[in-house]
Amino acid sequence: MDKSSDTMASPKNDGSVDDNNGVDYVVHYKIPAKEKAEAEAGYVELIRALTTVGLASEVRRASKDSLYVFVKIASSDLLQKQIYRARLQDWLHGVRSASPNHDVAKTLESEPVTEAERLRLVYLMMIKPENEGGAGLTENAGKWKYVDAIFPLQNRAFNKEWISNWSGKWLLEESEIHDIREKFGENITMYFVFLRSYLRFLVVPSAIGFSAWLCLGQFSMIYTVATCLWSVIFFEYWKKKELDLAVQWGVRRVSEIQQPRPQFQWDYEQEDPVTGEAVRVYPPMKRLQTQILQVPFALACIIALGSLSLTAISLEIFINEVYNGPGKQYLAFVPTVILVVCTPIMSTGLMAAAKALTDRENYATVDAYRAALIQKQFVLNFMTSYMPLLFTTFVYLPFGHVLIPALDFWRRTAQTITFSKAPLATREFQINPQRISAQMFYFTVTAQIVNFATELVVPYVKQRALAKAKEIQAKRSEENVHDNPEETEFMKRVRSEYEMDVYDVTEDYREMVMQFGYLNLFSVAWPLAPCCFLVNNWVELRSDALKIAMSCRRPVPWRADSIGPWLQTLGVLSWLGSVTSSAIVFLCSRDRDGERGAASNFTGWGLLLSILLVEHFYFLAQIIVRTVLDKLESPGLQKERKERFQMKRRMLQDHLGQDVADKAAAPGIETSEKITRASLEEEARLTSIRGRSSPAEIFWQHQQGMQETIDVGRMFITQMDTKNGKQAGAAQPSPRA
Ligand SMILES: [Ca+2]
Ligand SMILES: [Ca+2]
Repeated sequence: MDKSSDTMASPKNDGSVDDNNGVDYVVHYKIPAKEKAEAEAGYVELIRALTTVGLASEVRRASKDSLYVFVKIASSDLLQKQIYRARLQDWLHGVRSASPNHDVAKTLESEPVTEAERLRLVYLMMIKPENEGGAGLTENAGKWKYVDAIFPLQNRAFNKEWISNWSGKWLLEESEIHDIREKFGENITMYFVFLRSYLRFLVVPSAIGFSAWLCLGQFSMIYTVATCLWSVIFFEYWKKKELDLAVQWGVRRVSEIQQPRPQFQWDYEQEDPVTGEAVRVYPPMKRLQTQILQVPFALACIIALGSLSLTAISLEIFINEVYNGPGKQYLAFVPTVILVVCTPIMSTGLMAAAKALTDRENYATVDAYRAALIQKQFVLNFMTSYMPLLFTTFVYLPFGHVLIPALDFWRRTAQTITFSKAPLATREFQINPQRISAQMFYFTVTAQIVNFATELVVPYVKQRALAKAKEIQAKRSEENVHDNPEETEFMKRVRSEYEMDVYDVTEDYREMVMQFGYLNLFSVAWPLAPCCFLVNNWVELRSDALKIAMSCRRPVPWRADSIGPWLQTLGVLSWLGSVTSSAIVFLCSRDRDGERGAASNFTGWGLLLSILLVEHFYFLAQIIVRTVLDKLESPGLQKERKERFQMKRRMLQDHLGQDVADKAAAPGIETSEKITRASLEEEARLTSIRGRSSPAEIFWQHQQGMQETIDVGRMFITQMDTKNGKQAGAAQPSPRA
């Protein structure tokens, strides 16, 4: 025991970060002035719940109306148990091929605890429902509505080294991938590896695109075929690659260990007819009724965003290609301004609707919920990103003349606005085949530069400004919270990390997947696009690293064995690419002979297009049927599931003994209190032996045990009463002698 706790005490083998005073998570707890009594009761319950599952806590004042509760796992012994249990569970779910060694110390020796593993387990201890042995915390919901945020602290030393390593390097190296995985978990590492593979693959279409630009010009069939082939190869390569990574990282099938959603509401409990397990059921038909609402939702998206784009596009065509009067160069910005102002407002509204709809669909697991939400987001993004280009390809180029009524409308409107009797200076409308190239230039160059600014620069500046403003405000109102002198720096950092944005890896995936779509669907109109993407992504790899390290809160290091729903999206886009690129080539290459838009062309391309559409509709139907069939269980699968379930239960009993298994499943108050006290006594003893304590030890000695954390927190809450901040400014109690 002594020996193992010694090895655990060294900073290397318990995954804790010294620089962070050993803090695993920070819980930001709000105390709204009007609901103080309720918040105080909730606070007491919070500390009790944390202690019950074996987490030690320290409380500090965050601001004039909130608290920070610092959380760490109570003892190295409990950490070891948690790790052993989690690894055993992985093995039972088929994630690991070998069972962990009975001797916990040996398991840890052969496979040391990483920061990611530790943080993931502690997070699970906090958020798992109570019946599964967790504290059942949720952010801003239900009985934990005052818990505003739960986040780990950044490992500054690692981040600094990681970022400074980037200079003078072309791509991520294997050793770095290993480091990112240990610090940020497989979910984020998967994104970086995906981005790296995509970046490497981009070299091929860049080279093809560059030579096509030099020798073949736009709308080249050879280029289309080459990119289609490339996208199919990339898609198939990545499918293999992610499987390979999952096996290498020991996370294969990890997506099957599904994390239950705390918001899930079930109608009744039922025995699984196959395994006999009790399962909570929400009738699928009931869910389907809500899912049907997706149809009007998609229609609303198409109508709202479609009419917005139509307005902007026709106005833009009118100003650029028909209007010939004064101020043309300034007026040209009007449609862009309309789009820039209205698109985010509409998308935000529709996004909120998508979220509400997904909430109502009431999914049982976090993964299913996320996948459903991403699907809806994809519809929205598809509309906002590709609509202008699709419009040009399928309406403007082939049927340009149908726009004439719309253009007349703008002409009349302009006439009315200007009150002029003289006819507006216009020229005859002619379809401009270069329009699609100009749009592609906008989406590949301008939009990506704007994105770089909004993704990295704006949040960083915003966070800095906000922190500064709060500091000034606090000084002026003299309600400044006084930290313990030795903790000032640390508390300042915690506050600044709290102000940061929450990192969401889906945002980064979305950006890359949409870019992949531009490349496949439209780059034939401007073959230099892949070169621009190559440059952008080289920067992206660095700026995304910078974003995670500097301008976002540290994300919870989840595991992942795939890029998830994005894989399917990639497949769809790669298939759609073959349709649109060939249509663009067909419509535009002929246009150079001057026959463009003529009605005589209609039958020819209409026929071709309908054949293509029907053929691809068939493929789409095939995909849907395949997905549905995948969800049904075959008798063989049922048998396997039953056997696996029985083996799991047997193994769990054999390995841990019924007693330990029960305890680990739902640790009672006594168990963990004993752990807390024992570990604190041990800590105090070690401190007295060493004579001098480290800052982290001092940090955790301010409050000893649950009751003191509760008392000090309640004292802080009471202090918040005093209006003039005389008492509120009082220093925090100093550590015990
Ligand atoms: Ca970007
Ligand atoms: Ca990004």
